Amino acid sequence: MSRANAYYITSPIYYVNDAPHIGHAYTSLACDALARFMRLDGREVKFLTGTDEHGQKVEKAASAAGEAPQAFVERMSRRFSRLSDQMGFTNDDFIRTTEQRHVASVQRLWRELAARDQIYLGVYAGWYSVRDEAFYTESDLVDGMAPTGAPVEWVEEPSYFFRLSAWQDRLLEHYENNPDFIAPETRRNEVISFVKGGLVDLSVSRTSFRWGVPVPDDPDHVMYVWIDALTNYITGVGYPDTAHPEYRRFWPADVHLVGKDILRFHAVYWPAFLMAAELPPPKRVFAHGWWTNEGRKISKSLGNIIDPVALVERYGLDQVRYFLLREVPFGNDGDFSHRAMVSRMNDDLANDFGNLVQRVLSMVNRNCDARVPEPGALEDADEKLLAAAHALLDELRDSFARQSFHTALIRLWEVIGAANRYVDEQAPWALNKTDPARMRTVLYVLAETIRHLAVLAQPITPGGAGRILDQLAVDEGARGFASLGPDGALVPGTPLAKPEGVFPRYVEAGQGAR
Ligand code: ME8
Repeated sequence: MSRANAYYITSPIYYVNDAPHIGHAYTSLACDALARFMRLDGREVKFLTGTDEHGQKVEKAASAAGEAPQAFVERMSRRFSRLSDQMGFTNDDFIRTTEQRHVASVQRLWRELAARDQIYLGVYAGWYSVRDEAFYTESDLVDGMAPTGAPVEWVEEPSYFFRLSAWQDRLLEHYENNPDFIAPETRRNEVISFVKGGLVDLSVSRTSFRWGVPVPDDPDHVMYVWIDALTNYITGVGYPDTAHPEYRRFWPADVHLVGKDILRFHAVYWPAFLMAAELPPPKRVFAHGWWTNEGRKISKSLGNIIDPVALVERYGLDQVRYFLLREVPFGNDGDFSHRAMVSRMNDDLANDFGNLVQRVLSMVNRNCDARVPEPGALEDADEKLLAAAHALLDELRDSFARQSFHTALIRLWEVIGAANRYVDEQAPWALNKTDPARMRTVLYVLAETIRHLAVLAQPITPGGAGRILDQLAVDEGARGFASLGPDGALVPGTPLAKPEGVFPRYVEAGQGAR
């Protein structure tokens, strides 16, 4: 397949020392929705996720657990691959930074940088707090202590540095020439002013711990986090083999989705590393916002971490996927609350979409001999609803290309709303007695609208959308976007199974089902 048809999307690779939480599930979910959308649109997709397994924190966590680092990361990484299964993520690959393919890749990138004099040996010095496990600059200190109040000591150790400062102008030029490289816009402006403020060379090795990729030709040093972690994106497509079919097809990546806290590494360090090695930078980096829990910042010490699997068990997978991508414009911060979750799941999914499908398919089942009805001549109202359904694909393409999931969903729900109003206006239950031919036309128009809605909802709510398409007897092979529009229309006379509800309501404990 040609490069133009390929689509490469990545999530961050997650630190294994944390249990999977909402942040991990959120970025991967957005990637998954985008990957599914592009596949249904006929693109050849590669969706990469995985785990970040090196560094001092992992070394310490392993030792605290009484395990060798390798055994520890094996065990912890599996929790993330399991999360992918539990959330229905369709990643094509799962990369781990301790894999041989990655060690070879990052060592090669290092050599390429060193060969171009982009890396040099210097001394890393700073105020270190053992308690915080963090370095502070002179200006961070408050009365000679860390801003946290912890004591600090002056530490110096040999370190390799990447000449980040030399890339300031070329980075700014790159942002200027590629206005879509960083999104959203406000984040782009932040990155640009950060780079304009001046870049200092970046420490890229350590001698104070061992759990990392050894620096080529200097085994006292291991690579220090970001150069190791970011390189996963090219390892995943076969680097250092730049003739690898996947590298040729998929690099540069179409989009790296990341949280706002790690945007700087992706939008500054990563393109600088790549340009310095004479490799093309990714096409786009999109930073999403952060969730709070019932209005409060999420933190381990508050004990209010949101476990994505527990959410799915409580509300359902489609429901959680829909909520996370609908409730908050992608890129903004947002709040998770039980109330908002239940309102989305009951109002939008059960009432608006679920009831539309249930009402229409029940009437077809009862009044049309459980077959797709034969339509007669179309009236204006029919044409109008079908035209809105047909227009959705282009509108959603535009939204997904901008990672604007919530606008895609708003648009889908506008058509769901229009279809519900059309049912009320046309009153097909009354036509059953007065004008059965007209009733069949109305139900056909509705079934065809629902087919469009379900095909296009698959990336977000794959379970429910799939069950709707099952109930419309749409073949598995006819669920891609190529089937949208009149050419793929439902065939009158096709027998349909008895309809069943697709989006259950959430019923609060103690309340009966309504
Ligand atoms: O950063 N809401 O790994 P990580 C939304 N290994 N997103 C959140 C969040 C919240 N409350 N809390 C965290 C790393 N996140 C590196 C990445 S990539 C080459 C290396 C997001 O396990 C956060 O923004 O800390 C980040 O994208 C991810 O969860 C956490 O990743």
